[in-house]
Amino acid sequence: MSLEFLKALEEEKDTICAISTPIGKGAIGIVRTSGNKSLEILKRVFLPFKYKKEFENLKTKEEKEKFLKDIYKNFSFEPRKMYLGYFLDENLDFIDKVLCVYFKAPNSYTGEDLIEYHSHGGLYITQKILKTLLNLGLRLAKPGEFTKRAVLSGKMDLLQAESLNAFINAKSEIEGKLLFSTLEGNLSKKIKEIQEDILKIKAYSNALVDFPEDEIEILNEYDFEGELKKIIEKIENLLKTYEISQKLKTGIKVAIIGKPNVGKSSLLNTLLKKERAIVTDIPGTTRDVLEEEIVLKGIPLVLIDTAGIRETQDIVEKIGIERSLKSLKEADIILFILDASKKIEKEDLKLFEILKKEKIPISKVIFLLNKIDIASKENVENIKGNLKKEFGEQINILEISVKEQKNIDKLLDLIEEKVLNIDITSLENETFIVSERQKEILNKVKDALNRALKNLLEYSSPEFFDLELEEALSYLGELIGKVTYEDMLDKIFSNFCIGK
Ligand SMILES: Nc1nc2c(ncn2[C@@H]2O[C@H](COP(=O)(O)OP(=O)(O)OP(=O)(O)O)[C@@H](O)[C@H]2O)c(=O)[nH]1
Ligand SMILES: [Mg+2]
Repeated sequence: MSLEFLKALEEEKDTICAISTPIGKGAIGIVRTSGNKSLEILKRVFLPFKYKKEFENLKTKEEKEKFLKDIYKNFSFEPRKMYLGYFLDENLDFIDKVLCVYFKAPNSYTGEDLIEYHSHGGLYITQKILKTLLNLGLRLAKPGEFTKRAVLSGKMDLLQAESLNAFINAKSEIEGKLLFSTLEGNLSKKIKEIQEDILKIKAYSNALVDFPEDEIEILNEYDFEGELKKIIEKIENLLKTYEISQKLKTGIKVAIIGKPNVGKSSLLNTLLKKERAIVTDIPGTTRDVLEEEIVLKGIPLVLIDTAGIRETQDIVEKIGIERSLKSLKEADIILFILDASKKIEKEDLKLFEILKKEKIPISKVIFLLNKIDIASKENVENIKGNLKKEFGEQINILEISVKEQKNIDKLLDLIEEKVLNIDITSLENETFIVSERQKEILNKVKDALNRALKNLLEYSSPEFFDLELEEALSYLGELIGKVTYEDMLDKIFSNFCIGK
């Protein structure tokens, strides 16, 4: 065995500690230790509440050490029970009044002996507790090491660990809900299902190698092609969920576009409920793209205010307009604002042209006729007619006044409706893949199965067919964590926060 491997094994076994709650002010802070020294250390740093008076009367460190040893001769910690007491530092002085819980291996998060110390929150206290534990010989956990240990001891699989990380980083209700389902093992269940499906085909194909086809009737009837295609479809559906899970992570992009001075920045400020963008009556006020995140009805959105699109010689504005066009192309939803108090102008027409040239699906667009507070009914109807002529009867048009906050609630409803059309909430019961790693491996599984299918259709030998299935299975093993390697684990867990 190599020295490095032995060192890695050694590292696996030592007892680790970390602050598990966010650094900063808070009512409670939690420090955790995991490993077989946890209990021994607990008996060194924790003084049960009822002994405080006696302990305080002791003068020297030696006396205190002896006192602790004596009480723990007749006192043992019951697992999963909270104890009130005092956390002591290296010199056996009090740091804080704390609660501690002992989770006995293997019934803990990591599968090892694990202790949680719940102290008061704040920068000083948890740091001081951590420092004491380090001085007593524990090692600071690496990012994600608690979860890595949970995986290594079989407490959770890799897929669950990855979704845990995404779950902790979730920013909205909908993302939280979806990831919780993955965390509970639904993705693992689905992958195992696929594994079993492949194994079944493999069993039939092995039988084909062992027995000549005409001897066993069932083999003639077995639909290899159909079964294989079903699995490939399952994988393709899973792969599609990646795009959505990424979208939920980064937010659904809502771009606000229109010619200068129509009220784009005013609308952004209204939706954000704060004066984020500069608003003036001078056309060309916004020069750069502004992005702000909001959560609308549990759905994360990135609102993008853009520079008004027009012909300009101003070099800064020109760059801004190029960026506006880029946002327009990348947006999931487009709020296209027109000035309802003015006739359609050549700059509006220019934008119509861009929408068509870029082949933007019109279902993505909400046309907003702003400034209806100063617009004539006749002009509004005129614009509406023009828009319908240009883009069809089915388009979404809404009359609004940002100034008087008219129809803003209707706009929010419409945005929500559009988001639902992107097909996110309908997928609430679906299982999602959440990492680039999962996507890459599933693609490899799909490729191997497609090669198997090709073999099958070209009537090549069953051995080759079998080999491809074998390969697909080994990738699936990698995905769920059966065949794992240290470096791959490290790659995944280095994205975690320390203490998780
Ligand atoms: N009467 C009226 N004025 C509005 C309304 N919405 C915005 N405005 C005014 O229109 C002017 C332009 O608003 P902005 O929000 O800066 O417009 P913009 O589209 O961001 O303009 P650029 O950044 O130059 O492209 C400001 O004077 C706003 O107060 C509205 O609903 N009614
Ligand atoms: Mg603006």
